[in-house]
Amino acid sequence: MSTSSRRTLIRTGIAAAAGASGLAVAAKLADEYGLVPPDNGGIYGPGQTLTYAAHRLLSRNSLAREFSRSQISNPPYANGKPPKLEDFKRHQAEDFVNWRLEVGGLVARPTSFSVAELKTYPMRSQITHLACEEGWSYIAEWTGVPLSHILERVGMLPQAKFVVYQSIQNDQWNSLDMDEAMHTQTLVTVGMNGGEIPVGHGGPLRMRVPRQLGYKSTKYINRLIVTDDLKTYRDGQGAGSVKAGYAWYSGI
Ligand SMILES: Nc1nc2c(c(=O)[nH]1)N[C@H]1C(S)=C(S)[C@@H](COP(=O)(O)O)O[C@H]1N2
Ligand SMILES: [Mo]
Repeated sequence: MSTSSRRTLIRTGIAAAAGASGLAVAAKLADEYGLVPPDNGGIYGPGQTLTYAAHRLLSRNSLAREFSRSQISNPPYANGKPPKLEDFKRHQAEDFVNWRLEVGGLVARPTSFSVAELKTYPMRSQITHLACEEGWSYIAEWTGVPLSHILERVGMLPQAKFVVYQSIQNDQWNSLDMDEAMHTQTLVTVGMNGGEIPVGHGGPLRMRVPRQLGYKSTKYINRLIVTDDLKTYRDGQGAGSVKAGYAWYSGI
């Protein structure tokens, strides 16, 4: 069977199950196809699974909307403040020359990159909307290296299923499935609106995931871990924000 007819079959099956016998049955079916998000056992349950499964089956390669330069929002729109951590202040005082992005886990060549090195790799710029679930939002231009490029450089192993990203703030970590990690618009950003990323917006390195809500775009990232199983990483829910009430998958 071709991939597309197989997908149609899975999709129809999940939709039929949801209609006929409720979300729980649809969720069970989604599980058979590896379409269950890591926080499904928590407060989101089968509804969250159905959203995730439907997005992955229907719009796996969809693009987040991109805007023109004239639509870039005027500052100030700073939401966060730079971390108060001593470690962060020291890096900032050094102009981030010693900031590293460590990449490990299921990769052939664990590597650590400086910001300057990342800037020598192929870059992409895109003007996208960043929406906070709390109503805050703005349009900005982001420049960075596609996460897919970094993963190719370190030789991601075939059994990889997720990419975890950790920031200098211990509780600020998140993860993506491979569809999102390899998507052309998912960037490890080094620039914003034509300059450096201001520290309030995540400089020197920020993950930008424009197909999901703002909280997936973690600031101050310093580590990527490629894994085949989120259940074994930290609390097993795929993100530090899940226990605070934010769904692991927040596709828009
Ligand atoms: N390290 C870190 N990353 C973070 C956050 C944070 O507090 N710390 N907040 C998240 C949330 S909830 C949102 S909505 C966006 C806000 O991005 P902004 O400050 O550029 O508006 O950053 C996300 N990334
Ligand atoms: Mo947010």
